[in-house]
Amino acid sequence: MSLRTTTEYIEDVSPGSGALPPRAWYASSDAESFSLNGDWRFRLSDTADAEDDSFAAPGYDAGDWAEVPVPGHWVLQGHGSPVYTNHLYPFPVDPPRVPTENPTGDHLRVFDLPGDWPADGDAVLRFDGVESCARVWLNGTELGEFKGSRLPHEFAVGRLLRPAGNVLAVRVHQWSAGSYLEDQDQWWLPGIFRDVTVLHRPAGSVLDFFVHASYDHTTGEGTLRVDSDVDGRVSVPDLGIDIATGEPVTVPVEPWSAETPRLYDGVLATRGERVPLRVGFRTVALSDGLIKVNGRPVLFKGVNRHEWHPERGRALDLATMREDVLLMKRHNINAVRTSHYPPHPAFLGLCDELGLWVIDECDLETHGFTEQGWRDNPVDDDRWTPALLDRAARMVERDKNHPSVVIWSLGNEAGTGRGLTAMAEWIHGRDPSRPVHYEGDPDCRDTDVYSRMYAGHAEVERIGRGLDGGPHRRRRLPLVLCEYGHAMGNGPGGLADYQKLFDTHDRLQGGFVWEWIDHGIAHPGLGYAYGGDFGEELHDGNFVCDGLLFPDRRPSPGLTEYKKVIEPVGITGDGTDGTVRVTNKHDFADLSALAFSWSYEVEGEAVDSGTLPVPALAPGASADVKLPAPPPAAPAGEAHWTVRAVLAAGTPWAPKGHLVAWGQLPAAERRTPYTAATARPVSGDGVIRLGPGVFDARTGALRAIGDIAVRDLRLDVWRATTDNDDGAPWQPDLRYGLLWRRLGLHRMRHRLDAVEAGEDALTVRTRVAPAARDTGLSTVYRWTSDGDRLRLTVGTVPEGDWTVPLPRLGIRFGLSAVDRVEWYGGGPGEAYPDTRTAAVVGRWRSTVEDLQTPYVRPQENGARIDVRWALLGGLRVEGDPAFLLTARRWTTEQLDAATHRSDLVPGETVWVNLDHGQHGIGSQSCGPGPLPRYHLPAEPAEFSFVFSAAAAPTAG
Ligand code: IPT
Repeated sequence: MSLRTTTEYIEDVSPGSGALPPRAWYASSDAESFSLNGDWRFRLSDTADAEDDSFAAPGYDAGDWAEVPVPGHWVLQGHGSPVYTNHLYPFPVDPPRVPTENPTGDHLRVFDLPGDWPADGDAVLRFDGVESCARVWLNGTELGEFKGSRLPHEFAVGRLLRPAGNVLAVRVHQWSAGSYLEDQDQWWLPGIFRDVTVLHRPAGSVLDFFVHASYDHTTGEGTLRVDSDVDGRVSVPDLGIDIATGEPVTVPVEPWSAETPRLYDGVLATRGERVPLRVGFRTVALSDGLIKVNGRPVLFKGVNRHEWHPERGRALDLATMREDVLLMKRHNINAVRTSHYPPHPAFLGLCDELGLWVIDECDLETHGFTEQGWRDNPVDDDRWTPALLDRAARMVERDKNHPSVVIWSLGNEAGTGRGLTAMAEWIHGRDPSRPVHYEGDPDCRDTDVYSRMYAGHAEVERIGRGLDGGPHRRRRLPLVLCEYGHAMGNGPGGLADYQKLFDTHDRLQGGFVWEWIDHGIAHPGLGYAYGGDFGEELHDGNFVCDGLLFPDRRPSPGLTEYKKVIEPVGITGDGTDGTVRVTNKHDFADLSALAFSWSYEVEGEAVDSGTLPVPALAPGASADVKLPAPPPAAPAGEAHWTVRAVLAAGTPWAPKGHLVAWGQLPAAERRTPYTAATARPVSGDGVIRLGPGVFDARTGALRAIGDIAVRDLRLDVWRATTDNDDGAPWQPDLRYGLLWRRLGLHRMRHRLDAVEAGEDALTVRTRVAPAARDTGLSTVYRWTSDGDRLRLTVGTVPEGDWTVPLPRLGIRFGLSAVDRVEWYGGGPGEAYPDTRTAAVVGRWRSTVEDLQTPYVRPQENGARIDVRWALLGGLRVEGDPAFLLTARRWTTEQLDAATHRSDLVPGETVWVNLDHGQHGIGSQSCGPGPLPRYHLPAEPAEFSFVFSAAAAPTAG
């Protein structure tokens, strides 16, 4: 039936044929439409032409075919399997040729028109997303073929539709010339993964239209003009607007911003159709070297969002999209880069409605060509330019009417070339109202912002100070970090240090953390699967799990940290002058939506609390707000003021009382535990007793504290390396995990040198050192007691040439029968030296199980920071100074060896680490390592813990 061979279609670099020109996308109008989502007949072939296309003819019997739900990806529906590569093409690079092994899904759907389907007019068939290319037949007639997986394609079908028994046939190939343009770091997931819809097109119905709604901050007026291919009228009742298309009108309006997403409902009415409009008035401009919206510079507190669902892949339903936006808003995120393709269009509707700045990115990445120095890069080959322009047009035309979209992005990691320039020129011409972004060209030839990914703090600061050279400096372009803070596994570290820079230097307009969600695939045996788990011979492992959310959308500690780092209200002070400094860090909103309260806490327990009157500060303004006098009857002990800002009333994205920002100020200092060394070590029966401590007389090893058995207490320097510790291959100096293993820190030996029972202390002298190396830590354990409590002071002195920081420094030991844990210190969640901003000093309770952070690839996790004291079952530990606390039902070695959650099997013993320090976390799985101030250098150290038996914590 077709005029060209299958190979000709698949390997054609042109955008396709037969589809209608791109136009504005809208979800609803008064014209009829119906969805073809649902079960389709499906047949999978190994190659593109294993089967002929006779299935497309009416009357074909597909009775023995499988069924798959559309939208979906067949590899997640039991047919074939997914493949994950970061940037390597999983096929030979020979553009535009693709392999003979080309999984091909034939899809068939027989449908009747709804009974009330109008007899007049035309109809279009719309595909919102098909990976990677499709040929389409309706009732035996070939409509055409298209590429551009995450872009809509429409076909005119009116003349072909029948009241009943329509046969829609779609042949989808996993690989096509288009795959060369879609080398994003994600799973390769073929299929019809977005909606399929039939839209009635009455005579005189809307074709394309462009809503221009600008805002003049000097007058407070908005100007609306709707250009339309079909003449009609535009009304916005709330503004008294009723104008002809093409005619501008200027009226006083409330502007749209991500913080104040004011939308006005309107209607575009043509002779044949009424299309609802949601108009947001805002003006994006580059002035004074800054991106300004409505006259004010904006600070992006963003994330990169891939579309992801652990069962459905990139076939997202509306509820999941909404959940993403709600989670973002509730975590103070104000911007999203749609990495690295236009999202389902409904997502942008949610961004308009709930308020997020959007960088809308085109479906373009040719990253694999970096392997050959970008030779043959399609982006620099004129034959591909029509396809690139088609992609640009399909994005811009589809999404241009969304106020949330403030920047267009040409794509990601596609090198440089004439094709990109052509795209930028086309976009600038079609929509001069928005700046153009692209990170991959250091010369910023085609862009209006200077965009970087993973630049380290020092470099970002240099750019902030204007000390960079090059075209971006000459053109005074603002800096946006389109990717930073690589959220793979435990981390990212260093976010707070970036934010300080963004807050300090105007030219730094914020950034977008990489990335929103782990792309783990729900797997019955493994928990979540990642690259390699489906037998891919080429893959990039768990590099695909690098999000702030776990695959099931539970926030990871990284998101909690980010929420605190980017909170829109600064609440600071040192507690000395009875005031708290409140700073409104919004760009647009005053503080009237927030209610402030204070509480006075002694050892983490609130003694008194009240509301705190804070003026409705304008954006950027600060005030020193008086705190009440400390409660007179407060008990002695360390005390804090905690000041919180919550939503004063419910919003569309969170209920009244939702916590937006907080700060803690010291009120009274901690007294560190003092234990007089009054008890004497007493030897007998092979043990030494010292206060509640029982020790092995020969080895000096602690056996028990009172009734509590203690196992294997000793110095510990090893942690199960995190993805950030393991680092990226292209940064060998930052691969701490490898350096540590090379040094042997994962196999330390403990040599006993002396057990000395003295007058008032038991001293155990050891040397802790890795096999095969001459470096080591001379380690002395000094035990004393006041009779009830047992104090351990650990002294370590490095010996030899230590060239790397230590992973951790502390003690570890095993306890049995511990379930509940309580502590006073940082919490409630995980925190490390450079991921600790969100830790609130308080009294926290948990269970050993709940202390674990379930990273998809198991690794060091779950530390609680600044712990003053902890109760582990019936064992009380006080730190001098405060410590990091970790407790788990498996050893560090088991954690280190595990590759998936399912490898972690709880044992009887609870292994406890009390750390004097840990090395920072950093972001070096794709970015910079921890800043030097978060390193844990191997240097002489001394730290103490005071142990005693106590009542175990109760639930709650
Ligand atoms: C950068 C990519 O843009 C992004 O898609 C993702 O792969 C990220 O890295 C890492 O997870 S590219 C990298 C070479 C800096």
